[in-house]
Amino acid sequence: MTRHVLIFGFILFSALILAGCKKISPNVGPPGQSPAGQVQNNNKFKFENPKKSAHYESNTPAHGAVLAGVPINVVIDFNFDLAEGSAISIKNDGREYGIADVVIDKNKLAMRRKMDPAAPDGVYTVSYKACWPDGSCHEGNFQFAIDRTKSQSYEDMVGKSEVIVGLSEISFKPMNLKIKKGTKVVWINDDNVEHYVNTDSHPAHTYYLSQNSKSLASGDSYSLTFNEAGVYPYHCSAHASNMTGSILVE
Ligand SMILES: [Cu+2]
Repeated sequence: MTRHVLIFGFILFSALILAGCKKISPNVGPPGQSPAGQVQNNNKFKFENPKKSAHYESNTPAHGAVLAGVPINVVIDFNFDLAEGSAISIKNDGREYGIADVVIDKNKLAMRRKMDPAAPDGVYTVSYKACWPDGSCHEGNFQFAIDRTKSQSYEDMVGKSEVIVGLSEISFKPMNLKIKKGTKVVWINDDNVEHYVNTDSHPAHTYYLSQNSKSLASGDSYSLTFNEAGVYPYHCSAHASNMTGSILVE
């Protein structure tokens, strides 16, 4: 009798030890780490940590974004009135790709600069100086990348003069599409919940001010004709975290 208890106890003891080992074994090996001060987006590009100035709110393209084409402009949003002296530089490999003057929006909460449409693929560093009505200025920077090979995964609708994007299952269908200049894009809400079409970033919606719809109820539509080549990242402001899309205009 005691022998049986001893054997049973030994088996139980062994089983417990085995279970303990199983719990520990998956943790073997050091956790993956990227070099200090760098954010890794994919294997192709490495981004430094951004530096945000005082009163900074957001920017488009977003820090760490990899775009299928050249952005029409770089826009930086603030929560305070911008003043003269504010500047934006968009550099790759030491060369400036910002063109024309920096423009401060009418509401003074965003500034923008056009970008050279012939800018090559690679990582771009945006350095900015934001100046305020009292004459003081603050500096900041962020990075994004251009990778034209990304456009291969975009729905090719270049041959059409009008295209339809469905808003269904809380997503844009197609999510990413390629069109030619002068194409009209029509968004139709096929869902039973309200959606919006909003240019990035969220909630500033400043990248391309024309691309901002009113609330779209089920069955409602919104349209916009794209006349300038470049990439247009956008989202639905009611589902900003997961309902996103991108239009590449060639
Ligand atoms: Cu939505």
